[in-house]
Order: sequence, then C-alpha cells, then structure tokens
Amino acid sequence: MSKSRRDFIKISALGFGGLVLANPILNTMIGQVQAGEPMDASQFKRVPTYCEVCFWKCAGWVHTDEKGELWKIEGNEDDPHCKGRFCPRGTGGIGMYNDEDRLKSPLMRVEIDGKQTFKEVSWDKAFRFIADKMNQISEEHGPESMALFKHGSGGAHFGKLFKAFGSRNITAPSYAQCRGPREVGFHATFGANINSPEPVDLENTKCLVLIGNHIGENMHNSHVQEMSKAIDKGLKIITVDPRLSTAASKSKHWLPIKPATDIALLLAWMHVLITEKLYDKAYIDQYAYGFEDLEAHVADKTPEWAEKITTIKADVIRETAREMAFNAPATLIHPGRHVTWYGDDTQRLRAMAILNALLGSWGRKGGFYFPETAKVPSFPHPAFPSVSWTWKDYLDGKYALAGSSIANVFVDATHPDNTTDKKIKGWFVVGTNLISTIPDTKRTLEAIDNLDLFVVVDTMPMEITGYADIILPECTYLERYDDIRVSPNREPNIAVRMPAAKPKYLTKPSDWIVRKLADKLKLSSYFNYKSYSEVLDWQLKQMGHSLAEMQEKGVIKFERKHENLYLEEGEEYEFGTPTGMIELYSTDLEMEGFDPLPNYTPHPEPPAGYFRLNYGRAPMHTFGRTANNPNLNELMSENKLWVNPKIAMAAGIVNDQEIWLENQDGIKSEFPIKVRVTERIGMDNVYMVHGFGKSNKKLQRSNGRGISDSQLVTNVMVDPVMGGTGMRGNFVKFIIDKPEREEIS
Ligand SMILES: Nc1nc2c(c(=O)[nH]1)N[C@H]1C(S)=C(S)[C@@H](COP(=O)(O)OP(=O)(O)OC[C@H]3O[C@@H](n4cnc5c(=O)[nH]c(N)nc54)[C@H](O)[C@@H]3O)O[C@H]1N2
Ligand SMILES: Nc1nc2c(c(=O)[nH]1)N[C@H]1C(S)=C(S)[C@@H](COP(=O)(O)OP(=O)(O)OC[C@H]3O[C@@H](n4cnc5c(=O)[nH]c(N)nc54)[C@H](O)[C@@H]3O)O[C@H]1N2
Ligand code: SF4
Ligand SMILES: [Mo]
Repeated sequence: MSKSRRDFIKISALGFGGLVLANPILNTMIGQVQAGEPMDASQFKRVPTYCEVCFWKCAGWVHTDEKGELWKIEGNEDDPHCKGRFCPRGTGGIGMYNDEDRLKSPLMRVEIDGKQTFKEVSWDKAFRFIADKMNQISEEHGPESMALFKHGSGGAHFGKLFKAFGSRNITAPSYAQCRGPREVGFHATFGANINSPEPVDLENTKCLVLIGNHIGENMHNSHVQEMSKAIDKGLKIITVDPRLSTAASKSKHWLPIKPATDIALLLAWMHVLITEKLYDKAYIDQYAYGFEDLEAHVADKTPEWAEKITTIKADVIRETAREMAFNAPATLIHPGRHVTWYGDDTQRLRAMAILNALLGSWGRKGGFYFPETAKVPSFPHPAFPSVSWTWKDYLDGKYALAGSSIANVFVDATHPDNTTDKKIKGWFVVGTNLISTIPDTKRTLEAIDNLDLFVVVDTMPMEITGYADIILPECTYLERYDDIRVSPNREPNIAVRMPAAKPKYLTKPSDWIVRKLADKLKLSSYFNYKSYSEVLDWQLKQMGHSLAEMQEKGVIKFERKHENLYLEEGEEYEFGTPTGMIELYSTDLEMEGFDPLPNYTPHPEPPAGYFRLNYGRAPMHTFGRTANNPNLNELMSENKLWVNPKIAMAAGIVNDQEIWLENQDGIKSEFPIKVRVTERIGMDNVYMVHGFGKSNKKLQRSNGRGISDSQLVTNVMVDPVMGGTGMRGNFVKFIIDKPEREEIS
C-alpha cells in the first residue's frame, strides 16, 4: 500500500491497558437470564429505549438493578416494531455498552518521531481543533465543502449542525448502498416510497414472493413475527434465491435462480398473468396507465425464453404465476431492502412493482397497506442559512431520479479527480463504517487522503476511525436521549429513548457533542437548550403528552387521521405519479431517457475458476457493528464460506478448511475463512455473511475472524437512474496456501 498522508493507525498503538473491563455482574446476570433462572424483579427499575442494534428501532425497556447496573432489555408490548419481543441482536444490545474495546476518550492524530499515532485529548481541545479547521475550510471553499456521512440516531443532531453551518451536503449509506433503487422503482410506479418499516401487510398475506430477500436471516423483527404467524395460517412462500436461505427452506416453491437474471423471470411472470388473463382486470382498468404497452412489451417474454436465461423451468414459472394469481390480491411481491446488486436495480424493482400492480396488491389487504406517520413538531430555532450548492448541483442532472443523496457521489466530490468547482474538503462520519460500507475502498481512501479535515464519531474503534484526524467517542444508545422515534405504520406511533446508565469513560451523546461544537462555531442560537430532555418534553407537550408520561409508557399510538388502511372496492384514488395512475409505463423514467418498461440485460458471468461473491445477513449480527459485541460474538464469532459440494470436491477443499480468496482484480482477502460445504448453495456462487474480518487489532474478539466481503467488492456497477452501487458483480477464486501480503502499517 502506498504511503499516504493519513496512515491507517491501529488504535491499539495507544494502549488502553488498565481501563475498566467487562462488567462481571452484568455477565452473570445475562447468564442467569439466558439460563432462565428466576430473579426478583422488584429491585429493578425500567427505562424506555428504542434499539440501535439495527434500523428497525424496536422500542423496549432497559432494566437496571438498585446499583444502576444494566440487567436486561426486553421489548415493549405496545410497540408495533417489536410486538413485545426483541430479536437476539436487540437482546444482546447490552454488549455494546459493555464492550471493553469501546472508544473511551477523544483522540487526535499526531506525529511523534515521524510516526503517526493517536493521542488522547480533552473534548475542549478536540472542539477547538475541529472548529478552527471548519472555519478555515468555509473561508477558503465555502461551508458547503463540509460533508456529513451519517447512519443511526446520532446523525440527526449533526445534520442540524451542518445546516446551521451552511451545508446541506448530508448523506447516508441507506440509500445508494441499500434501498434507493426500491424507492425510485416503486415511486415511479405507485407515486409513493416504500420507506421503513415497509408497509407490507404480511400478517394477512396468503402468498409471499421473496426475491433475494431473506426474511428470517434478515431479522427485521415485526416482519419476522408476522411472517411466522402467516406461515401458521398456511402462507405459501415462493422464494427466488440462488441459495437455500432460511426463508427458502420454509417455502412451497424455491426457485434457485441463476444470479443476475431476475428481471427475465419477472417479465415471464407478467407474460403468464397477462396471456392467461390472470391479472386483476378491474383494478388495472381503473388505476393503471400503460397496460397495452406492457402487454406488447412482454408478449415474447415467454416462460421458455426465461428458462434459458434463469435456469428456472418454464412449467415452474407458469405454476408459480398461477399460485400468485390464485391468492391475489393477498399476494405480496416483497420489495426487498438491500437491492443494490447489478446496476440495473431500479429496473428490477420496477418489474417487481409492476407485478404487484398486476396482482392488485397495492392498497389491498395482504398486499401493501397505506401507512400513517405521527407528526412531531420541531423545536424552534433560527432559520438555517441558504446554501450556494448541494450534491445535486455537483451532479448537474446526472442520476436525476435520485430522491435522496448518494453517499458514493460524496466520495467522488472529495476525490482528487473532481475537476469541478464544487469540492468537498471536510468530512464528519457519524455512525457509519464507510470502509466496509461503500464499495471500492481504494477510492474511498484516495478521497480521505484529499481531505483537510476528517472527524469520525463512533462508539467503537472500527476501521474508519483509523483514518480520522479526530475521533470523538459517542456513548451508546443505552446511555443517552435521542430524537423521538416516528415511523410510518398501520397506526401512527412514537417512542422515546432515555438514558439507562451514565455514559461510560469520557464518552458523550451526539446532542452534547453538537452543542459544544456549536458554541465554538458561534452557532449556539440553534441549540437553545441545556439538555435534550428539554427538547423532547417541549415536543411531547405540543402533542398533548410529556416526557414523564413517556417514561412510563415508552410508546404511544394515535388514531389514524387520513386515508383508510386499504382501498375501498372501486374507490377513486389519485396516485402520486405524473399521470395520477399506477404507471405500468413510467413517464418519469421516459422523461429522463430511461427505459419506461423494464428490460432484461445480461450481466458478465464469472470466468473459469471463479465464483460470484454472494453475501447476506446472519440473524445474530448487524453488518459489522456487532461482530465484536461480547454477547453476540459468543453466538457467532466468524463467517464461513458456503461452497457447493461438487465445487469443493473439484477444488480439493473440505469442511472447516481455512482458505483465502482473490477477486477478479487481483485483490486478496486479508484473512482466511473457513469453508462450509453445503448443498444449500448452487455451483456458480459462494456465500458469506457481511460484516466480519475486522482489520483493527483493537477489536479483540473480531479482528481477523473470517473475511470482509467488502474488501473483495471492487467492481461496482452503478445504477444510471439513481446512482446506487451494484455490488454483486464480483468474482472470487480460492487460494489454498496463505498468500504473501504486504503488511499494512
Ligand atoms: N460489502 C457490503 N457492503 C454493504 C452491505 C453488504 O451487505 N455488503 N450492506 C449495505 C447496507 S444494506 C447498509 S444499510 C449499509 C450499512 O452500513 P453501516 O451502517 O455503515 O454499517 P456498520 O458496519 O454497522 O457500521 C456502523 C458504524 O456505526 C457505529 N455505531 C454503532 N452504534 C453507534 C452509535 O450509537 N453512535 C455512533 N456514533 N456510532 C455507532 C459502529 O461502531 C460502526 O462503525 O452497508 C451497505 N454496504
Ligand atoms: N440480522 C440482520 N438483519 C438485518 C440486517 C442485519 O445486518 N442483520 N440488516 C438490515 C438491512 S439495513 C437490510 S438492507 C436488510 C438486507 O436484507 P435483504 O434485503 O434480505 O437482502 P440481502 O442481505 O441482500 O439478501 C441476500 C439474499 O439475496 C440472495 N441473492 C444473491 N444474489 C441474488 C440474485 O441474483 N438473485 C436473487 N433472487 N437473489 C440473490 C442471497 O443468496 C441472499 O439470500 O436486512 C436487514 N435486516
Ligand atoms: S430488529 Fe432486533 S436489532 Fe433491530 S431494532 Fe429490533 S430488536 Fe434491535
Ligand atoms: Mo440496508
């Protein structure tokens, strides 16, 4: 690796020896809970929270004992996100508080004897340094040259600081690395975004079609619960996945599709529904635009045509299409979530939306319901200054249908090859580990090297922290207030998060960090309160409630005020598309010069000796954020490489053998991975769970355990419609003997 201005510093260089270790009382207590031993609950106090282990944000209770030690977390019975039960990750959330590898103090990059290292500094010194640099960047390039990458609750506080400072260049990896194409594809069709939680009426669904969406391993709580209830009621599942996922194993039909060919299958399903007149004619006649165009478009997309492409037998395609029609409109083609696969993702999601339209499932029981969100007033503050440019101006018309900012475009605007006058010179990265989150790490590092200021706010010494100028340690969600949770659902609802323990070490909540930094930037008028509890109480009082009440209840649900949950029979309805109808033929896409009807395009195949790199989730982990969590690491400490037995035999590799991988660009995995030989995966791809193979030695439990899929994702197929980063076009081969590697300093 070439020497860069910002050498990666393993935080271990600093040595945190002697600081507090894991809480032994807590560990015993968790042991007791897991062992199901009875405990006297009377000595415990409970504090409301919502979980931060993933973005489902389940509301729950943190129980603490008389000494204030955290004991356990459990779900809030009134919460529609969790229905009273946390998933294994949420239950293990206390491990985040308890992890002895946590960041403990603000750290500043310094050079000692020509070698870069991190030095502990006071919060005040850190703020002075950051404010000086921000002001300098603003003077030289304008405040817009400061950019914020955020993910998770703390990011909202920083978002406000950035707007007050004069920048709207704010982004998150949940769009262009996750669900962006889904939002664009469904918006173009139904005039509405899907958002989170997805408004899928799983509890009433009779036929569920999962396309590369592995609910059960993807552990989004209420949906897993609703799906298992529906299974008990006889739900038919059709799973399209090259791997026998948990969902596939519970399915009536598992379609082990050849990767990257889903659009062909979707078009053939439309062909069957239309030619066999199985679609919802009344619904289409009343609500849809462009049916004749669609009919002509799929006329030659026969199951036989699709069989050649997808390897799924024509009669299976017919049979599954009929199964969908039989159960319609309670048939749900699930829109998925992590959908940035092959660069034509918006078009694949459009095809999924169109299929839902043909089945009449949008706005229907067992399909998609119309969600409603509670209104929470904003705490008053002066108007934000106007800005002279944003990421949209930088793009100058490219990715025109992107409804949200594109994280990888921020990398481009920071990279030295940006020749425009709209340059990003400073980054705040709050709660996102960009090194393993945005593909093409090399480019991310080149951008980082071109920064004048790089601040990372995190709870753990994750990879991204090693490149920062300043690291600010945030306390965990169990130690802080955060914004009121508002999200769309069947019933509008809110939930609060309150601190269950004092912040450990020198860590602080984001709202405090932001207020102190605002003081230094002379922006304190935007943050006119002493504690975030004041803001929450003010907001709740405007709504006729209070923080004291929320402390008792945790969650409040409200009556719906607007439309019904579902369409009434024959109800007149205006969709949010340009035509006001469900656009089978998309006028938005046509206007921007894209295919108004989805087309199948072939994608490159793995060369001989290589396999497509497939990745996904494990029920007990969230991305890379939980790999080091003591409770969750105990459940699964490394990922394994799923390899088909025939492939393993040919390669001469056996179960549990450690091998390395090399991708099509000659990039070798940093660590080895154990092989899991299994019939559950096809011959053309290998599979691993994302989030392992942590590089930083300071992460004692997770460093070097398994492989990071992200290191091998160097080929990125960008979606021309909205800028999403397709990550599934990477091919790997096996390396049996430990490869020689240049040590990363
Ligand atoms: N190769 C590959 N890339 C992917 C994916 C994939 O499957 N494979 N998945 C994509 C998807 S779907 C998504 S949504 C994104 C997810 O991307 P990220 O959200 O970036 O994923 P994580 O690895 O969990 O990184 C979260 C970071 O936040 C920190 N953190 C956790 N809690 C807190 C907190 O309370 N405060 C602060 N300040 N920091 C905190 C963690 O320590 C960690 O560094 O990744 C995308 N990128
Ligand atoms: N436990 C847990 N749950 C989570 C998360 C987590 O980190 N941990 N993260 C949450 C987030 S933010 C997201 S976005 C979701 C992501 O969860 P999902 O939206 O379910 O998506 P992926 O993880 O991408 O799903 C991968 C599946 O797609 C299959 N697949 C691969 N290639 C193809 C193909 O070409 N065609 C088809 N049809 N299938 C293919 C894989 O074999 C695998 O089963 O999970 C959420 N839930
Ligand atoms: S699904 Fe699990 S990890 Fe995610 S918020 Fe809910 S309890 Fe937490
Ligand atoms: Mo995601």
